[in-house]
Parts: sequence; C-alpha cells; structure tokens
Amino acid sequence: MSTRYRLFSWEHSYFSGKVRAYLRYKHYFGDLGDGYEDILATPELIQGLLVPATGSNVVPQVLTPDGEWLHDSSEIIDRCEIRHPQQPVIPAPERPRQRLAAYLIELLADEWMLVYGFWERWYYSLEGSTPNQLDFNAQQWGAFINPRGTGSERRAVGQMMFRQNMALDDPGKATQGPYSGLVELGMTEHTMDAWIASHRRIMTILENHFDGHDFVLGGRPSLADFGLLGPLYAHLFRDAVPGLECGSNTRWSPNGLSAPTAPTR
Ligand SMILES: N[C@@H](CCC(=O)N[C@@H](CS)C(=O)NCC(=O)O)C(=O)O
Repeated sequence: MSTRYRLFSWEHSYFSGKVRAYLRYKHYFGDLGDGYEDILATPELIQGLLVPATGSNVVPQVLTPDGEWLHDSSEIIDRCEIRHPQQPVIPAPERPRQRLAAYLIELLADEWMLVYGFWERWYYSLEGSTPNQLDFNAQQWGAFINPRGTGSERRAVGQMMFRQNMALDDPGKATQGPYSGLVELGMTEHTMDAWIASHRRIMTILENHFDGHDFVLGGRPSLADFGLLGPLYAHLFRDAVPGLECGSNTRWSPNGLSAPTAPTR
C-alpha cells in the first residue's frame, strides 16, 4: 500500500484542477504526510480500478494511504481537512462570515461558473465556430484515451470520441453528451447571452479583487480559491479560446471576434 495519497485525475478536468491544487497546497504548506501522486485516470484505470472500488466513473477520485476511497471534490477536501488540520483552508467557525463566504464561492464555482466553462469548451469546438478550438480539445481528450499516442493519434481518437459519444456532428439532436447536458444546465440559445454576461461580470469582479489581494480572503488561500481553480485552470486558462482571451485584451463574441474592450487597469 502506498504511503501517499493517490489522485486519479485528468489534466483537462474541471474538478481535478480544484483537488490537485488543494493537495499540492496541503503537501507543501500543511501536513499531508508523504504527499500525493497524480495519476492519469485512463479508461483502463477507470473501468478496472475506480468503478469496482467506488461505483463511479467520474474524476477526481482519491485513494488515501490507508485505503479509503474519496470522491466528489467537496467531500475529498472536507475529509482531508479533518485528517490534516494544519494550514486549514476552511475558516474556523469563530469566523462565520469568512467561512460562509468560502463555502458560497466554492458553490458558485462548482455549480454556476461550470455552465460557462462547459459551454466555452464545446461551443468553440463546433465546426464553423470562430474562433475554434476543436483540434486542441480533441487532443486533450485524446491524451487521456491514448496517452502514449502521437499528437495526431491523440487528436484522431479524440475526434472519434466526439463524433461517437458526444454528437459533435449534430449537436441539435444530441440525447447525451455535452450538448444535451448544456440544455439541462439551462444554457440554450435564448439564455446564452445572459450566461456570457454573468461570466464577464464575475471575471471583472475577480480581476479587480486579485489586483489588490493574493487570495479571495486576503493573505492566504481558502476553499474559495481552490473552488475557483475548477473553472479557472482546466477551462478558462487551459482551453485555447478562453486561454487566449485571458492573456490579452481580446474579447470574443459568441459568433466571432468583437472589438477589444478597454483594459480593466
Ligand atoms: N461533483 C463532482 C463532479 C465530478 C465531475 O463532473 N467530473 C467530470 C470531469 S471534471 C467527469 O468525470 N466527467 C465524466 C463523465 O461524467 O462521464 C465533483 O465535485 O468531483
């Protein structure tokens, strides 16, 4: 049995980014013992190890050094906080406003910001969308399906998966996969502009806040920061279209490039 925590994750996964950043912080600044290893959850590992152990095929999942399986990112953090109390990331009950703010921002990131993150990944992967990140997206999915493949092999297997499992060719008819999921989350052609506006409002607030503070609650990270790394890392930073937008003054409109807006500072 390993003396380290084992994190089963994907690099392109929203909730893996949240848990990876948390474990890393606890390892370097807290008391995580021998630390953790980050293991790519390949389809073979998911079917052969994760599903038999937990009944779940989603990532992230964590195996503790004493053999306990944890999953759902919130549960992983809550349980690790109890096991490893040094450098707590959840403010103490004596600080109720900070505690409430941390949980609320985790909720905002997990459930609300998810919709835009999910949308940008798949909308800008549709043929005809401009700008377009289809090749990038296919390659990042291919990297988990066929990690030993060349770049073009990864892209090919990613594209095949998009066609076969995700209805990328005909999103209007999708009964499963991201396009039907987006509708279930409330993202439709009628609500799209409102979701985009909400995303921009949140990003502007964060931009202004992080101009003056290193972390959400001030000088050290809390659950709120790790929650935000869900949308911010694997989607808004790593995905090609929003990643480029983050690094410049460019603002994309849903149907193409719009005029750059004034810099926020
Ligand atoms: N509530 C879960 C959500 C986990 C989740 O949705 N994971 C995504 C990747 S970020 C996944 O594994 N999706 C694959 C699928 O649903 O088949 C958590 O917080 O960990």
